[in-house]
Amino acid sequence: MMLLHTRALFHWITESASKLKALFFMRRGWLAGLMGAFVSSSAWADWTVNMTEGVTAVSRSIYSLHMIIFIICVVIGVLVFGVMFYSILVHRKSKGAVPQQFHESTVVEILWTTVPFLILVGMAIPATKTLIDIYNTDESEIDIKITGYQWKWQYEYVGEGVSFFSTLSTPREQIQNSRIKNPNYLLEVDEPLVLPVGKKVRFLVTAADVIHSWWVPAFAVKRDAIPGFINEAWTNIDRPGIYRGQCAELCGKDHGFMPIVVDVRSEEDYEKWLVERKESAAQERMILEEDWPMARLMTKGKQVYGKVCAACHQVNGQGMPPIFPALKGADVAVNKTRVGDHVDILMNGIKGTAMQSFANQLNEAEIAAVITYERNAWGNKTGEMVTPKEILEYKKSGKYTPDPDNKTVTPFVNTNQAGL
Ligand code: HEC
Ligand SMILES: [Cu+2]
Repeated sequence: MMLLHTRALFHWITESASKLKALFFMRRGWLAGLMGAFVSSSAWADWTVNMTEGVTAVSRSIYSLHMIIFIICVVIGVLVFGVMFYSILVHRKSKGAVPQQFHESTVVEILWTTVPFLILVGMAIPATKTLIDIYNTDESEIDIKITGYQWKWQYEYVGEGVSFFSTLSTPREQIQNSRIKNPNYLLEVDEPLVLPVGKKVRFLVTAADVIHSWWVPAFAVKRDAIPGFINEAWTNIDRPGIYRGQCAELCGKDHGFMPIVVDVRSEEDYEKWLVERKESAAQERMILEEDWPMARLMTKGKQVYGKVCAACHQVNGQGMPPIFPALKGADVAVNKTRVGDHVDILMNGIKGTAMQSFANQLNEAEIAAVITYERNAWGNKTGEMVTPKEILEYKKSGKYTPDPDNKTVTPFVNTNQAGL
């Protein structure tokens, strides 16, 4: 929202500047020019510097609170400056004004204590009402657990068995300025949070690594996501639509690359979506039982790597040393005796570093695929593969045991050199 306002303001300034320039260079009809510049200006239509009202009862009461207090401030400002300028002008020395000499006027002291006090109490009453409303998460109909990660959001529909990650979908080329940017540049994700209209939704907000903050201005929801804590917030949205927000707590290198998109649908459409989502979760579980030959693991692994790992280790596997190590040529990824270590790193993360555990973020097939990919991409050529079944076993036993069916692997021949 802030961005929109800044943009509108910028637009207005540039437009006004060009109109002024036009005026200066106009020899004849300058009055007509002046009138034209100010009357027919479409720029006035964009003149929105105020807060937006948003689409929830809470956002509207915050908006009216903001307006009430704004008006109070304007009235006080006009009164105080009015009296001041009036006195300066009318009672100026050159007109022979003589200052009054008085000290410790009880009336004045009582007035300047009680009047501000009453004004403050008058402002605190509606503000407290709104605050209490903001924190009242009782009687929610839907619970969503939101977890912030470096740098993505996880949404879990509590009790529904549906959970997914939402990551930035703006292509890297646009970020690097080598392609024209989308209208929703950096405010778009692969999978938005889907919510129904007219239901009280409770958010349980937490984080898995550092502090993030989940912020959607149109809902007036902004809550810190802190590791080890669960903060609550709620919303009840009036109107279907796509609403966008951002992480609002500086959380590291890609802080500006973890946007929030909420797709608000009619209740019917939401239910339909939820059923579909549950079915695809069941299908995903079946996929684990299927056969996963090398080529399939590599294709899947490349996808997962690009989406999840490349932000730190880079698409070409070279990382950004010394903080984000290269995986290309890394001992753990090329040494045939260290498959177990490699699986450990993915499953448990590396304590105290940005390398987090992926055991709950990725399913078994995705973990197996990304490990296989790392061991066979960018010139790492071990020819080994790790299968979803092995990861499933790891989850049960807590350690890597090679599947005997999986040991007669012929070295992987990459027929798509350019692509890998
Ligand atoms: C948020 C940044 C980040 C993301 C995302 C990330 N890593 Fe890491 N990774 C690190 C850091 C930092 C280290 C080094 C930790 C240390 O200091 O030991 C590391 C280390 C590793 C290592 C060990 C390297 C070695 O030489 O010991 C492997 C293997 C690895 N990551 C694989 C992955 C894979 C696969 C993914 C995607 C599923 C991934 N990482 C995602 C930050 C990240
Ligand atoms: Cu963040």
